[in-house]
Amino acid sequence: MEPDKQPSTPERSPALLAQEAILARPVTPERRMADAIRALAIDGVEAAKSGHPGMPMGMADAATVLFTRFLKHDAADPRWPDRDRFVLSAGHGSMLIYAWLHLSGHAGMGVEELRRFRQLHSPAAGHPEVGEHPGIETTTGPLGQGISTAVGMAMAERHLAARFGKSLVDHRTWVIASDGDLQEGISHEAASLAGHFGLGKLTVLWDDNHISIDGDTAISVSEDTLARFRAYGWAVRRVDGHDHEAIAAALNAATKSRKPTLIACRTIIGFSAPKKAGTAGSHGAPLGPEEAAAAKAALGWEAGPFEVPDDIRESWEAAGKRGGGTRRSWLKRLAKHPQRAEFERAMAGKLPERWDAAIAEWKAKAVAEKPKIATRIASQKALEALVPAVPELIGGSADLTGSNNTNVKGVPALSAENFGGRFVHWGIREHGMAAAMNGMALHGGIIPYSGTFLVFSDYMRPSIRLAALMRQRVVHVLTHDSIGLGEDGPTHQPVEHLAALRVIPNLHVFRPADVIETAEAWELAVKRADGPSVLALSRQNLPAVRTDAGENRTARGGYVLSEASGERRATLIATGSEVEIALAAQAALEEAGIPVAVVSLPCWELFALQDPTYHDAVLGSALRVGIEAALEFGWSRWLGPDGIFIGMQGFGASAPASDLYKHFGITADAVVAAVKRRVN
Ligand SMILES: Cc1ncc(C[n+]2csc(CCOP(=O)(O)OP(=O)(O)O)c2C)c(N)n1
Ligand SMILES: [Mg+2]
Repeated sequence: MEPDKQPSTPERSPALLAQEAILARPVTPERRMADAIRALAIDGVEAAKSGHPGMPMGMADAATVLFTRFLKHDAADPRWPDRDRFVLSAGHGSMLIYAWLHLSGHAGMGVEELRRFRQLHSPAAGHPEVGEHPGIETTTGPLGQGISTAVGMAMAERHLAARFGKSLVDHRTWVIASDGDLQEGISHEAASLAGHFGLGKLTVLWDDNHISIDGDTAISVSEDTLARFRAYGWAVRRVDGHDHEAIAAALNAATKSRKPTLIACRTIIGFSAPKKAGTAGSHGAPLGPEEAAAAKAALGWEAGPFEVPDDIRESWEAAGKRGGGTRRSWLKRLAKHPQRAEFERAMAGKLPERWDAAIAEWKAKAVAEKPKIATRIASQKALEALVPAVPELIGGSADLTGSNNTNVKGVPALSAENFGGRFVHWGIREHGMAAAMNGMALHGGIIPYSGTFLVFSDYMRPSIRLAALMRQRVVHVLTHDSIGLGEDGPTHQPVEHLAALRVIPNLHVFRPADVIETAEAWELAVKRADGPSVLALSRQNLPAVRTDAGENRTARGGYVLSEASGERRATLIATGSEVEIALAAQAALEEAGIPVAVVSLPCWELFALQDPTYHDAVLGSALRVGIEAALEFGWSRWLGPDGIFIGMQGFGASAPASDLYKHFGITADAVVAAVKRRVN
């Protein structure tokens, strides 16, 4: 036999060789704590017959160092306001957070919950979800969202520290992010923002395992990620993600940095699995009984499924109590703090007393003066009343401040030099803005509102969806809401966006018709503590259509704005800028002896909540005509099978707004003709 043909042991991958070397290192008590996370992740995924074991197995060491030596946290009160925030951006690795919550002694994450990982009504859902357990700071899973949300949390911390002082607000934000998180464009926006604002108390531990679902990340990525973050203004480090002391040194340096820090933790995905470690095979499927047993054997882990040896459990429970003393001293400081009541009110999400006094005054004035203004200007007027009255309101715009009218004169910008500012120049980063706003709301103590064009809601949609899912009070001011914006043309004219937003569950979409409805929409959005709102606002001037301001009529979503003079032959139902058209059509039809009513329908979601009697009373039994400068999709809900829709059929065009309304047939004449064809 020729020498090079001699049988040899099967070739092992560099990852498996590296794993062998790591496993040969002395097993410290802290390594065994990390192994407890690994074992529980293996068991949870095996029991569920689905899930993602690889990430928790790879990041268990770094996470253990973070949780046991750095995270300011007390399992006895996971919502303590000055706790550090921990975000598992790589939400697919959810067993990591569940294992930690379980091991560190949190209520509500017992072994039964772990056994029911990914089952109906288990708080240990497939991906971490806000509301399922108080230790979960944000819902993650859509890659890139977690890290970007964390940027907003870190901004919130800085702002509230400026408002209430360091003795009440002084905590850090920690993130575990995966390759996918850093590949997603949203994280590029958010990381750039974090660098710009110098968020030194933000630290990202990157699970640099070189693996994503399709295999080695080299198949799709070749940039120098650390150089990229350094260019954003971050401090960057690289460590062996299985070396506890190296990780601790890097985390320690991060706590001293004035810049946000990215730590590339070089890890082996699925660490300890003898065959699957270092491969995409451990990313998103159970290891299988054989490989699972072999992985535990490689670790020297002898406990049965879901069992944790007493000494390890005790160490973890001690870690869960680490922040107890710090929390108690904080509570003492709070008790004596002159701003205590205000701090508690803001963090509880309660509005100040008489928060709506100024806006009520403004509405009374507007009803008397009937200004013909764009609803984006009406929104600015509402904000002039709300922003001084509600200190939690933090505004912003994605570089369209003068168009969105979201700033109030005299309100300073939030900046690295002045975190006490209340207006954020987000730059042209709509997606990062929306995610960071979610983080601000989740942090507590802030009611964020944004500004951009309605057409660019597409750039924010994944974060708007998460705000709705997480039931967060976030307000998006989306101006230039139809062909009414005119000359900028079809790229800028939303046609499908109202439908696309209305279909998101738990999102309130307001399209107010005039100055009063805009003020009402703002009142409702600010008051709404359990979900996001969108205000779709016109660029063009709109006449005041409301003659009353006592009751907030937008609160019912829709109402009869102008009743027919006799028995209704038709009901004209419109939103926003088309209410004016409906009123003009009504006048012409009444003139022609055809009594019709006009219904304003500024918020479909609130209207849908009303009882059927109200629906019938408002919508009537006569012919229903929907008028909206957008696509018809969704309108059959209100118009029924026999209704008529007057609106857009496709994309808009570039021309002055009045020409476009005529060109696309969204006019009072068109409404009159359509009604006459049907009722005569
Ligand atoms: C926005 C988004 N796109 C796609 C996915 C599906 N997905 C889940 S994990 C993943 C990538 C896995 O690679 P990595 O982020 O490196 O995680 P690892 O496998 O290392 O744990 C993908 C594409 C997702 N969750 N979110
Ligand atoms: Mg990876």
